Amino acid sequence: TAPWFPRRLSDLDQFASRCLQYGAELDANHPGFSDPEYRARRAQITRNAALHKHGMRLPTVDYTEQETATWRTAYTELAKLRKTHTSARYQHIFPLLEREVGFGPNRIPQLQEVSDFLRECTGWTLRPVMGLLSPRDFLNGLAFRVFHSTQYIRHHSRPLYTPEPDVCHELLGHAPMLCNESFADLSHVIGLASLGASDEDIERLAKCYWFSIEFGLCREPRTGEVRAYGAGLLSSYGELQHCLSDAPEKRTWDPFDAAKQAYPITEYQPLYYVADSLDSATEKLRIFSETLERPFSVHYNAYSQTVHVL
Ligand code: H2B
Ligand code: FE
Repeated sequence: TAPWFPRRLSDLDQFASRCLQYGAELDANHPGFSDPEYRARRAQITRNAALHKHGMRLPTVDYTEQETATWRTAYTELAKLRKTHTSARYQHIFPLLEREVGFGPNRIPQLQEVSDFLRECTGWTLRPVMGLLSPRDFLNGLAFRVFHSTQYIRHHSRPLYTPEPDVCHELLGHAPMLCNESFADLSHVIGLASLGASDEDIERLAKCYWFSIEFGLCREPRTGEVRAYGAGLLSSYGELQHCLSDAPEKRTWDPFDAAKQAYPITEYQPLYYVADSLDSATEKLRIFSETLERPFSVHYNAYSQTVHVL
């Protein structure tokens, strides 16, 4: 009676038709809501994501000058905080992305080229997605070292703000960290724990995901200084500054506590968890995930990229 879950990469094809929010329609408070041109553009980009199947090349988007200008603003503003606010892991990988993938202010990278680079670093790949997936589907993807990425960009009226994932968030927030082995494993552990999990456990894991992968802080290996490694911070010029200020509460990373912690989604977080290291964060998550009740265990075969149920 465990919920259905994917066993192989091609099973992820089923997620496309179950996209939750913003897929083609926008909420009334979205900056692009009353811009018909923006909405048409979104519909065009998400259509290709909906048609994507495992094994196909990821869709290429011919970004407009206006879209590139939005990227440029987000990119150059975030670059100003990189040295002082972001984890050394992030700072280590960024020049490689600039050199090997052509990251830079003047061009939005294509998902395919970022996915190819990621595969070489840690075996992760990207898949295009129309918008938000359910927590279960999204976390299940992580079990296959697949990260579902949006491909459209935020509205040009608010280049430093988006109420939802967009290509800036995926490529400036998530992709660089997924090049790091420790972070890649942290994400994988959450994904594997989510396969066939109860609804209650999905909720716990989604909270752990939120407080680590999206909004996690971490101590620097040598100096012990606190820096951001969560993608929601790395891709937000405003919150990246807020998270290191004295305003929010900081707690030591503890998945047992984070799994119960409610959070706001439309404002800066009032609470962040600080990990001693990415490896210890992963270890704590592994211990937590072993306490979740599941009437079977799963084994991931990295060669075939399939999941076996034991
Ligand atoms: N879907 C997509 N497309 N991107 C995300 O970052 C995302 C998602 N996050 N669905 C999930 C939900 C997250 O908020 C957790 C697992 O609930
Ligand atoms: Fe995200």
